[in-house]
Amino acid sequence: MKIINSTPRADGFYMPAEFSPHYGCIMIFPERSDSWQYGGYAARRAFVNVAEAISRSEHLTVCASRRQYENARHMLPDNIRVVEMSSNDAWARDYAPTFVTDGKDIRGINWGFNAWGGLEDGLYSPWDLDDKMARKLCDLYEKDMYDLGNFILEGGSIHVDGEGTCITTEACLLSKGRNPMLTKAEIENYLRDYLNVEKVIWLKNGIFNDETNEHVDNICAFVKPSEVVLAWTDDENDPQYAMSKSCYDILSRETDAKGRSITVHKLRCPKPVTITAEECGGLDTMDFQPTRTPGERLAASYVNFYIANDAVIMPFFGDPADEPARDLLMELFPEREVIPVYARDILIGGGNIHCITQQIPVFGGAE
Ligand code: KQY
Repeated sequence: MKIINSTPRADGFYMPAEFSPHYGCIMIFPERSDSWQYGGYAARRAFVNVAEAISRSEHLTVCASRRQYENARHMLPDNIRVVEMSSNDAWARDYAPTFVTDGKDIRGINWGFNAWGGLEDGLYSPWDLDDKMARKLCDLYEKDMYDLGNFILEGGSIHVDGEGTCITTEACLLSKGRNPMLTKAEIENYLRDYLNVEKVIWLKNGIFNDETNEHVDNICAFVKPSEVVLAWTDDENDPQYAMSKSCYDILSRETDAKGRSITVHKLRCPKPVTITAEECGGLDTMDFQPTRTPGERLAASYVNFYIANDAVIMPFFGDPADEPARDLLMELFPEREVIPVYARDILIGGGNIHCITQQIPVFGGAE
């Protein structure tokens, strides 16, 4: 593996859309007891359900700590590769490499990672093990890497259509805890050069109370070129309404990199999901402080799904909106099976299925 000192744009590499063919996927086994209630037992079961569903249609590698290696190997089916790799938590979307392709081979991008805001408003410290994962994974897959460690970005804060368009949120990318010394134009230039896109669509917001400073992957996702799903509520008294409406208005008047207008499918959220006192009681403290408080609203959204080769793995919350959300995704992905996974135990950690997965595009010579 070597570090490449140019940019994907200069080399003819670009980030393909998630709905393009994959070689496989990367996940990380959950463990930390201030993120995952009751020592992570229920979260591990939910991760295993997601992993099992993904592994039906593509290669999957799950990284596990030395403490969890044996348990992961025992809980995961044999067709899933388990490798021992240290991390601070389990958000593969955010710190596994973002892969780019030239149509023949793939390369990884290592963005800087500071736990969603560093000392400004980050979610834990230290984060050094997470920050090293992209490089370790490029080594593991024997893929060269663009090292952009001085630019803070998480994979969950970008979505691309693979045809020149990126969607992101201002709330996240312009937040004080990431790259405060850069202007919006400078940040956009990094996206253009490293994702190799021509157009960046800036939404203002994401999901209400999303502790990542409102990652785009919880509010909006491409389902095909020029078509997105947008997390939605019809309840005008819900603080989510104005946030989703702002996104809707921006997307409705925007065009993509190829000049096409964008079709927006409203994917209605579940009723507000809040954490219970019992769930909070199962979370260890961090720096002597509770990580969640009873009644706190969690950032529940059906948009946080993963598109595998033959399936879409989506979160269910035990809400009446579960089935209508599945019906819409089945309509939008007629070639794929839509597989629901009960995901409350992932949501309690602060993200969902998309946040715990990172796709690897197909590359020449891969089987
Ligand atoms: O949603 C994500 N991409 C990560 C959320 C991290 C939450 C840490 N508690």
